[in-house]
Amino acid sequence: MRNFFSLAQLGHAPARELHNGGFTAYAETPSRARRIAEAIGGAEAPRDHGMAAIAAVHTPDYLAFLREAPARWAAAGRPGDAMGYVWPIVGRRALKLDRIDGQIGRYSFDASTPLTAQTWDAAYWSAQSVLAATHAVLDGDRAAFALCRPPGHHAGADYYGGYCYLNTAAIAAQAARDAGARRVAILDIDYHHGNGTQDIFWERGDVFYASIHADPATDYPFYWGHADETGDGDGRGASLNLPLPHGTTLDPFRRAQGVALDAITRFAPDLLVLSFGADTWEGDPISHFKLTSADYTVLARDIAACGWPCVIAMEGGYALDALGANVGSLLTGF
Ligand code: SP5
Ligand code: ZN
Repeated sequence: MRNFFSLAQLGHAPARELHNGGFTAYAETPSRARRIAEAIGGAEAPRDHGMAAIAAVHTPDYLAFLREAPARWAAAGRPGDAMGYVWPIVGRRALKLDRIDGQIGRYSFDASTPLTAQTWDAAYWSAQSVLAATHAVLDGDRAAFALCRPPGHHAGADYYGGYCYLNTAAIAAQAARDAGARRVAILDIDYHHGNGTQDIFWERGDVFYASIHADPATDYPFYWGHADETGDGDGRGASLNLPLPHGTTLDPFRRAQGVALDAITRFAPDLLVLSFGADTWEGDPISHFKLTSADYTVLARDIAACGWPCVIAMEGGYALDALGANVGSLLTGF
C-alpha cells in the first residue's frame, strides 16, 4: 500500500495545551508522525494538488483567518502560541469582529488547539497527503494511507479544535465526489467523535458518516456524537453515531463496527474514507477504551472484506511508544 506524508507536517509544534485547569505538554506532537513513518517503512511526499479541494470544504473567511491569525497574534504583542480564551455562547448574535482575540473565539471551539506560525503549512500538507492517497485510490489502488498530522476530524467548514485545523477526511470525500464518485462513506473509528466531519456533511445525502466513539456524555467533544444525531434535510439518516462506554474491548467495538459496515453496505458507496485514530488503544494517555495492538488487524480485515476502495486518513493516537505498531497492525489488515 502506498503511504503519503510530507516533512512540512512536522513544523507545527505548539508548546502547551490547557488541560484539567493547567497547562500541559501538547499531546499531538510531531514525534507521533515520525514514529508512524518509521514503523510503516517510510512514506512518499505528496505532490501539491493546490487549494481547490481544501476550498471545496472550508469557507474562504475561515481559510484566510487560519493563514493570517498567527502573524496577527504576534503583531498584537503576544509572546506565546495563539490560543482562544473567549467564545460566543450558543445563540449569541453573529458579530463581525476585527480583533484577533474575538476572531479566535469565532473560529474555534476549545482551548487545547493553539495556532503557531507553522500551523497553516503543516495542515496544508496534511491535506495534500490525504489528496495524494485519494488520487491513488481513484486511479485504481485498493487502499492508500495518508499519514495526516495534524489530524482533521474535529475541524468543521469554518472552525478548528481538537488538534484539528483542516478536515482531511472531508477533503478526501469531497475530492472523490468531485472526481465522479457518486456516493462516499466515511467510517470514523477514532476514540473521539468526528464532530467536524459530521457537521460538514450533516445535510448531505451523498456522503454517509458513521462514527464509533466514546460516549459524549462522558467524553470530548461532549456537544456532538450522541446516538440521536442522524442528519437533517437531504442528509436525514446519513449520519450514524455509535457511542460506547469506557473500558470497551474488541468484541463490543467490533460489533458496533459491524453495525456501521451494514449501514454503509446499504448506502452502497463507491469509495470509503476511514478516519483512523489509534487513541482507542488500551494504553492511550487521554482515552479509555481497551483495544490491543493486534485488534486493529481484525478491525481492518472486517472493513477490507466489504471490498470498497479505501482512503485511510490518520486521526488521533497519543501513546508514542505504541503508535507505530498500532498503525502497522491496522495497515496489515488491508
Ligand atoms: C484528533 C483527536 O484525537 N483529538 C482529540 C482532542 C482531545 N482533546 C481533549 C482532551 C484533552 C486532553 N489533554 C491531554 C494533555 C496531555 N498533556
Ligand atoms: Zn481522538
